[in-house]
Amino acid sequence: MTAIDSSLTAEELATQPDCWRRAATLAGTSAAALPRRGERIAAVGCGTSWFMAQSYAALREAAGQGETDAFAASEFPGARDYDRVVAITRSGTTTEVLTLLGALRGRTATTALTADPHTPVMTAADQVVVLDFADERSVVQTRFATSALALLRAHLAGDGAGGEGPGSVAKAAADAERALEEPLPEGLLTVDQVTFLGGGWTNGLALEAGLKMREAACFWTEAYPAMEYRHGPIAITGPGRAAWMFGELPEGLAGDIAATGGLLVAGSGAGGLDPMADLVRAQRLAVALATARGLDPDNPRALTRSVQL
Ligand code: F1P
Repeated sequence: MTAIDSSLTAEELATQPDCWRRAATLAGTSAAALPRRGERIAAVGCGTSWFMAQSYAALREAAGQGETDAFAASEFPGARDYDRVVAITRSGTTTEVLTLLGALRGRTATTALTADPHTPVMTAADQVVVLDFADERSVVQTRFATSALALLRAHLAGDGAGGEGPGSVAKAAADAERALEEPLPEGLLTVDQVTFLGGGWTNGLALEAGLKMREAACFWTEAYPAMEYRHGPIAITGPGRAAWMFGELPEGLAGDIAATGGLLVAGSGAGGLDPMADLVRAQRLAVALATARGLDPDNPRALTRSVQL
């Protein structure tokens, strides 16, 4: 085992394929707590959990299952009416999430996804789905967040019973196994900046990849919708820097990135890795960069496991 593999963060992120499979099974048995087709939903969370909420919202709307917004828990627009609010919180103790759930009590149905069944969120939400098998000792989140998204994906696809087609959680888990084994994309350990790009549900993944590198490695990242990138942010890309696309690259973008002299990473386009498996590669890069910079990914600067105000 190398120094990189021996961090808690590295150990936990390597268990994601199995966690996702368990999450898909749990989707089947917890369907009664999850949004019904046609409900008007808001998904909320903080930090990593907020980005998973964004990915879920885009996936649910694209699947035609109902209007779905996503908000940072602190920015929830209290004047709007929703049929249900879905809160994602690994710790079950994040102040902004608990405050929002308290304010919604008796007014809007709430469902929480959490890792720890011994926390205040268990009584703050009307219904709770517990992914205790995906809980983490690491401050920096990896497997809880992606497992929560895997559960919600499986619920949307109705494949809790084990669907295996393209876009299924089973396929994503198999791809994540590859993402854990294959060497990281050439040249990435020596760049000094990465811009992550997404589109639709992968925008949340791009934001999460950027946050992971900042949290674990204090590394400079940015994240944008891919079609926004040419409207300014591309100016940052150049020699010794990279742009990393989650999902399919928009037409012409590869050429535009090549013209900057920057490195393009695009492993989850058509026929490639499931974008969630590509996020696993970004998590691995975050740990590798932390170690290369003499930082301990298990002790991220200025961060705590949950923010309790
Ligand atoms: C959310 C969160 C994490 C972040 C940091 C502080 O926690 O913002 O995403 O990495 O550790 O807490 P939670 O509500 O999902 O427990």
